[in-house]
Amino acid sequence: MITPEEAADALLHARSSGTAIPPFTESCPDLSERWGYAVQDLDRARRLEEGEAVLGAKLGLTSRAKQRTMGVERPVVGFLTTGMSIDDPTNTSSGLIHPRCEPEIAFRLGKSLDRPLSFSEAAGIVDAFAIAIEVIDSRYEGFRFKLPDVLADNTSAAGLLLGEWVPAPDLDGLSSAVCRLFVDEALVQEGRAAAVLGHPLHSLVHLSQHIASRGYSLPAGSVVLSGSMTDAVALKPGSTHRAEVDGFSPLALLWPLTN
Ligand code: OOG
Ligand code: MG
Repeated sequence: MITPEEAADALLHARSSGTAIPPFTESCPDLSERWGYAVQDLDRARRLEEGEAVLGAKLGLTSRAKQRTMGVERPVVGFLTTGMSIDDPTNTSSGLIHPRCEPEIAFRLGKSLDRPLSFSEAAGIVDAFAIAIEVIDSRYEGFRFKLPDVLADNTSAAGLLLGEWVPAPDLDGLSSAVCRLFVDEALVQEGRAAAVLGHPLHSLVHLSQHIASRGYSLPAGSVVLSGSMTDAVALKPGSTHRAEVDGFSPLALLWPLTN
């Protein structure tokens, strides 16, 4: 069996060289979820050693659209670091393998997240909401993986563009909000915020259970991504990728012409 250390090395090499690798479950079908999170923990520790800081956490595969497309039928949790933050949406550099973008809801925590929360408790610890465009880039060939692989690969996390923070929107309105993703002026994906576990805030409930079971916490100020409301779309060089969600200002990401 491949050890978490060996897997973390292989993924780091794939990421820094921009070369995809076969999913580990192809040669080791018995790898577990626990193994996947152990690899992810090593990746986080290495990034911190290199000077990055943890920005928060991301949920993935929280909508049926994404679960069906990726063939993994349950939500996954990854981490976000300062190194993933896209500060200038018109001046991105890539070096990525086969990047895709997805529209998400972001939450900023007003209090620390350290225990399992109910839906209303989750609503109570969010001090601001935003639209986000997440850039994902699987380090696996063909963007193909099973649950242990995608956990090991930090749920394909690669980049994160955040829109303007707004104080708590109307929570009923949020569940009925429509989300549209455009590439230049063409509508390429449409979904509802409720596609995320019935209401995007359920992703925070799921995260609260996850982190309590793994024995860690997130401080106030952390950013949490809900998981994509639609299928992901390949980033098109030279094109503007714009996410629109009712109740928020649109958010746009220009992808570079070259790596
Ligand atoms: C896994 C990551 C999924 C989301 O928002 O659903 C994710 C993948 O599809 O590569 O970030
Ligand atoms: Mg995502």
